Amino acid sequence: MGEMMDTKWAKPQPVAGGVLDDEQVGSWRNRGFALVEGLLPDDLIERVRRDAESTFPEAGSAESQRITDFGSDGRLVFPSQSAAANELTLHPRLLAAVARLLGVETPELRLTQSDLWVKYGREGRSGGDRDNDDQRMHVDYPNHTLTHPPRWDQPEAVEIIVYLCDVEDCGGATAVVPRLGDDDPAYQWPIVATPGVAGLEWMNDRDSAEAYLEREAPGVARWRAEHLYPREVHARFRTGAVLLYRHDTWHRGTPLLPGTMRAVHNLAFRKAASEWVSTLHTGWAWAMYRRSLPMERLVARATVEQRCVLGFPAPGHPFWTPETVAAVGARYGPHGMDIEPYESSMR
Ligand SMILES: O=C(O)CCC(=O)C(=O)O
Ligand SMILES: [Fe+2]
Repeated sequence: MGEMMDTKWAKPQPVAGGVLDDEQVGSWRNRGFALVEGLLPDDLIERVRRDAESTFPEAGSAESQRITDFGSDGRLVFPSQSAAANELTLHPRLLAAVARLLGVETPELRLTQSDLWVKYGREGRSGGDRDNDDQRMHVDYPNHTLTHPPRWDQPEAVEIIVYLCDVEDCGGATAVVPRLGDDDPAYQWPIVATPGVAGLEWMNDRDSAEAYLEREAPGVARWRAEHLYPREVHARFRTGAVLLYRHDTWHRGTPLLPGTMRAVHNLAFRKAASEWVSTLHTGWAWAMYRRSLPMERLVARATVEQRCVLGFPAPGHPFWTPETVAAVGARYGPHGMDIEPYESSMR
């Protein structure tokens, strides 16, 4: 209870007209995160939420109580059977927000993650040191990039959590440590004082991870206890709220209320040039040939910018020649693709 009363909360900031304002962009660039609401249309959020509920085990069910980690078993990885989740993934307002944060144009973005995750509130930590209920403080870069994030003022990726329920109903706030400028002790380089990096074993559960660090790297454990956990701020999300954060932002998931389910859509985008940031799923073309060809139609009907985000060559790219324009047009024309932007870019 004492801990609950001490909790510091971040409130979602309204996005007017679907466009991030300077303060929200500044919050992401300086503090490492922005929590907003109204970025995505309510009806789209509602459709994604319904698809999540019909795809995964019900809250409180026996099956749900055996799920101690995230992930959707690939069920709602992009491109999925949920048209709504696919639409959210490439929503023009979301892409524009990410482009603004990274200071590039939308065609310079690449999708690297889109997966809908469910987390279940349980009594106890049956998942052992890999249990996801009460996570250790961490940064996400180790399993998103082959390198290490670049300098703070040159970010190359944006991570996103779209919440599909209310923290009041399910608990499970994401906790983040706001960065307080270049001298912030929590954000000194390199970022290695965390399980899974620099020889430390990976663990998810907070108690297990901190006990392990206390044994193996007591200096790291003390530093985390002093500079990270006491400074965490909890996202007071409502359905449709969006947390924009970074591969180098300290954060963690906190316990859900037992018997509840929290669905969130996780996304990440990188700058086109940052090839060392991995795409976490199978290549998008591998989804072609599904019955009734939904991916073929998705590509054909996407905007030129949305296609770029999937790695499709932009108009003006040397890929486009009279021959390739004709061939790609032959492939997708029957699905309704307008090849004209690529054709006219050659002139
Ligand atoms: O579930 C959350 O709120 C955060 C999850 C997270 O940080 C992770 O799994 O890397
Ligand atoms: Fe994380």
